[in-house]
Formats: sequence, structure tokens, C-alpha cells
Amino acid sequence: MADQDFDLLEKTRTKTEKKVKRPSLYRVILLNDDYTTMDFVVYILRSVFHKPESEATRIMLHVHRRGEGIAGVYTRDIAETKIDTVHRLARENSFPLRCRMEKE
Ligand code: TYC
Repeated sequence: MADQDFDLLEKTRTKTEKKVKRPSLYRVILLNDDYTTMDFVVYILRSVFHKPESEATRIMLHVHRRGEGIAGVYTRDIAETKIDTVHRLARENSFPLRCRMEKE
């Protein structure tokens, strides 16, 4: 390939390429309430957020005492799906447990 042809192709590539960016991350925040059992919250933290038993218990007690706490940090789609799963499991088990997300 001639040098000027290469330069032309390279210029086109530079114009059209998109920068690779890290996705924004979102904290999934678990909210306290008076009715959801501690066991159910620990079950949620283990099954949905893949926390070991000791950490699940620590996070649950933090939320119980402080009102809210971080269940995990994920990309937007994963965070939204986890929130939907928590709300579905809570509803299926007649608990009012809620969570929300916030950008890191
Ligand atoms: N406050 C609840 C109770 O005393 C326990 C609880 C903890 C509920 C964390 C929700 O996100 C929560 N049974």
C-alpha cells in the first residue's frame, strides 16, 4: 500500500473511532423498614448480591441501625435488574423491603 493511501485510511479511522470509556457505576442502596425480617434481608444479600454470610449480616445490621446501606456497586443495567429482583422477591414474600440506586 502506498504511504499516502495509508495516511488517508489512518485519518479516516481517527475521525470515526469512538473513545473507549469505563461505564458509570451505581450504588444499590438497601433501605430499612420495621417489618422485613433480618433473616430475609440476609437471604437477599446472599442470593442477589452474592455476599458471604458474615458480610451479609454486617450490611443488614448497618441498614437496621443507620437506615440505609450499600448492598453493592454495579453498572446501570445490572443495578436496575438487582433492584427489580429485590422488589419482586420482597413482594412475593409480603415484605415491604425497598432499595434504590445512586450514581457513584
Ligand atoms: N428493621 C428490620 C427489623 O427490625 C430489619 C431490616 C434490616 C429491615 C434491613 C430492612 O433493609 C433492612 N426486623
